[in-house]
Amino acid sequence: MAVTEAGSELTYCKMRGIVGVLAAFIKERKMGLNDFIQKLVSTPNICQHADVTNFLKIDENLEELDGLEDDEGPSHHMSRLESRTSLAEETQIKPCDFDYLKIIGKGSFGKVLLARHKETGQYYAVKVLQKKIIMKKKEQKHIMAERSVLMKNIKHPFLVGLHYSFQTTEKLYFVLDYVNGGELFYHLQRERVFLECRARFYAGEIASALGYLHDLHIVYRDLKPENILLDSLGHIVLTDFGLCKEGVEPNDTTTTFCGTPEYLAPEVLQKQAYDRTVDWWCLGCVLYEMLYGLPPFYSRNTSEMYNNILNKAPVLKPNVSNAGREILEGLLQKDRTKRLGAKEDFLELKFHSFFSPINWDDLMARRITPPFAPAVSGPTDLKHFDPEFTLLPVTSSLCNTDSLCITNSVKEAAGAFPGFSYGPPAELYFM
Ligand code: ISQ
Repeated sequence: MAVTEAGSELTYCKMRGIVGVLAAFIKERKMGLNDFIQKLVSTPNICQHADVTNFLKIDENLEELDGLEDDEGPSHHMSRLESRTSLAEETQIKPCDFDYLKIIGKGSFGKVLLARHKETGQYYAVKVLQKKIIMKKKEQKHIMAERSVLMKNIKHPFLVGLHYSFQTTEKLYFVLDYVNGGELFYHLQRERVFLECRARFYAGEIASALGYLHDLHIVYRDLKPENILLDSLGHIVLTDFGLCKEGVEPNDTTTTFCGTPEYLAPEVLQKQAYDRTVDWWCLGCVLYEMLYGLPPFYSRNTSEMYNNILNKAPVLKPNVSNAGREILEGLLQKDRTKRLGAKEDFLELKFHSFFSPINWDDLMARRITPPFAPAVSGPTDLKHFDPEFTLLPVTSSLCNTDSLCITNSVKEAAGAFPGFSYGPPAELYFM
């Protein structure tokens, strides 16, 4: 009996030892894995590799298995997002990790700044949004959608990539790819119209990005001139997913709207339900403007423009090829059920005769040499950005109010953006 007791005591001690060793081993491997994942997700090229995206999808698959996917709100769509958020928390990405060099864009919610990561020297476009303004405008859902959409493992050669997102008590930060070829329409304004082959190249890259989003049940919804950028080589980069609508199934329709008046689709203007075909209308508007120099239904008088959108056929003068006029007619169909792309989505555009000169595999692989190279001297060459922004001072001052100490007045704002990791106070004031 005593021997047995001694024997079991020995076994218990041994077991404890083994468990201790195993626990230490698991902890070490876990930390190693965390490091490894952090390195993976902070290296865009690696991040885009199929094996890596599959690996990073593991969490999402588990969540789907658990039936946790919830369509109620964007914050529930964030499996990848949460994991990146916690990565941001672990790596403690914070506003003062960056030097803010210039303002390169401005919108109603905040600003976009050219920023350089202090440690790596890497340039980023950092979008900084004021929570208070977002909340006042009741646009919180859109912002969450932006983050959710951006983090939904969206990887496409012609869509801007999100590296990190984090928040301070007063602001939300999105650290995005930085491109400096300028807005497509900055170049269009300088040249008035583009030759058809150039317009085809841009329309093809935009269409492939929209088709990709549709496959993810995302409607871009707000394709407008200022959201279409060129990179330094002259390829398209679509930005600003703020107004994207998530979870839109092929036959799903939705009625909320904000957008740009020139490109408003008739169904949106009439506050009717709309679906992904709204993006093909907007692409039609972009293509029309590239080929003819003005938006299709343009009038200086806004109510006349609205009337044109609803009731007038687009004027298609013969200086554009038959195939060009035909695709415009298809995309600018007022009845969305008859619009080009209504049935087979992107495939209908892909196989339209207007795009017959395009090799889509080459286009997707960025192997088509862009018809125009923005000729920038380096990352800090801002000649294609509007001086209205770049000449604005990036004022810096010590920040006392934007702190981690959440006071009652900002508690509501802070709590309203769950899923964003917290960073310490911003050292700079942008707004
Ligand atoms: C990336 N590079 C330049 C400008 C930008 C504006 C908005 C979003 C991303 C950007």
